[in-house]
Amino acid sequence: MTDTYTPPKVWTWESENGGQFASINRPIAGPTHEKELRVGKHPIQLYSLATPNGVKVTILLEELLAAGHAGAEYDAWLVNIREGTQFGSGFVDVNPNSKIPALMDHSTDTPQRVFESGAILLYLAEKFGAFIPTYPAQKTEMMSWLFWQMGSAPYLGGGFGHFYAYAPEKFEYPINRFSMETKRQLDVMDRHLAENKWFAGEYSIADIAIWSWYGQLVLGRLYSAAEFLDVASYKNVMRWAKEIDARPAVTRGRMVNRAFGDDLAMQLHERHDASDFDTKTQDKITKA
Ligand SMILES: N[C@@H](CCC(=O)N[C@@H](CS)C(=O)NCC(=O)O)C(=O)O
Repeated sequence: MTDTYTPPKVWTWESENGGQFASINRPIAGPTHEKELRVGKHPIQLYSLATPNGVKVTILLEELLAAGHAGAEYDAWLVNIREGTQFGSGFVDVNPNSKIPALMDHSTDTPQRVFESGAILLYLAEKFGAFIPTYPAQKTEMMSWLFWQMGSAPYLGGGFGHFYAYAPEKFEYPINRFSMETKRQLDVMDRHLAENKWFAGEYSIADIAIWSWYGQLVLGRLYSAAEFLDVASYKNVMRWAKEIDARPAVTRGRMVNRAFGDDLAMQLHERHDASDFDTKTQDKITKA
């Protein structure tokens, strides 16, 4: 890069910085407008969008239901982050960080809010005693990988994805830096999966969290970057990603709160009942 930028003494928020999502970026927290959240009939109320962080939770909820945990029935409300819904007062009450996913559990004496996708996964897995190992050493290994994902994915999303796919121009320096780190992370996973079928002994919330980002990346669903990152060379990651992708609950989880993409049959904007998958996908709604 030849263009240079000299930072001023004190940064000020002067204008949009360009690129996709520029309109929702701002340097202050808190609500921008009053807006109550809707509450449906189920104890669990999810406010989300089918981004990688969002699908972590809908995949787990669909897995819990498929495993017979009827208490995991949920309403999933669409939060359109491009329209700024995450800055409504009701949403900010559930997540002061104004990011999806956010969850309310109304089955507890005092309704419980949970924000941060990793915290939501842990909360639900512990609540239902499922998709979380019981044996302590295995649970600790699972937690290590879950926190690895939470710490690593911002380099993939906020770093690589932002500069490769969303920034207003392609800048070599950040694309190089974050491609290097993303490939290193894929190699970390590939080496572990060469010796292990799952991240922590059994299919768990660690696999769900990691798959939602890195599984979808290697399956070519994120940032159109599969060829650029030569994902096919991570053979163990590919094997693991395809195995998880074949699970029906994973497909359903990907559909919930999906309001983008060309495949209307994969979009269930809101989910309030298991039958919605058969009757309320966008292909059926637009036909009707
Ligand atoms: N660490 C958070 C990150 C959540 C996050 O970044 N959510 C994005 C969508 S994937 C969002 O809501 N962005 C809206 C915004 O930044 O205003 C988590 O894992 O829950």
